[in-house]
Amino acid sequence: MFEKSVYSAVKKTLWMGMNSIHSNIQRKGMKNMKKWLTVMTLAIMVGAVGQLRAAVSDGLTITIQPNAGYAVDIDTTGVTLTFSGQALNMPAYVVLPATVTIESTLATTDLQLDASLSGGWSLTNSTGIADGLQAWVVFTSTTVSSCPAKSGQNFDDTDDRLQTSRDVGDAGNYYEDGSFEADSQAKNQESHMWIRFHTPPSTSDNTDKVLSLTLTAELPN
Ligand SMILES: [Ca+2]
Ligand SMILES: [Ca+2]
Repeated sequence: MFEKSVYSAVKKTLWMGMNSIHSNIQRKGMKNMKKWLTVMTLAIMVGAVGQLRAAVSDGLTITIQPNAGYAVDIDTTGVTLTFSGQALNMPAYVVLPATVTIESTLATTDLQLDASLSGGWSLTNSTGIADGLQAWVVFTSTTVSSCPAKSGQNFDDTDDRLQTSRDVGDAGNYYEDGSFEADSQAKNQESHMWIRFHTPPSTSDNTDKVLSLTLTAELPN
């Protein structure tokens, strides 16, 4: 409302002045003069309004939305992953470890480990179960070059026995050896993943039993 009233006052003053000075200008010339007068009035108004809105300081904001994500890689080069003619009711372990590398572009990464077993056997938390396979997983530093013995926090039954789905680390130190922190890893962090299992006392058949492990990189919790 204020800007409109200022505009009207300026336009009226200019209009009266122009009328007194150019009273003998032809009608066609007056049309052009009206257009010019309107343009000039608006130009003056823009300047006036601009001055009214100016402040002692002013600023702007820039918003940056990054593009980052989670990624993990498992390298099993040279690792024995096939166990043929395996005796029943016997322990076994992976001779060479799988090397896990965090490749996330986000600052810290947690891991979830999912497992499935096909071929007629099932994962179990108990010994002596027909068609029941016990398995354990432990993450260690890459300085650990041979499979740890089942002792202490290595392959312990409470935290390290393989479940169908479990988050690494957390309060229970799941799948951790007691030294390596696998719960919140930095970009390019490497670890060794060791796997141990114990065959059941009896099996319904000799078809292949395939244990599939999947690591998923995720937000630390
Ligand atoms: Ca442990
Ligand atoms: Ca975790």
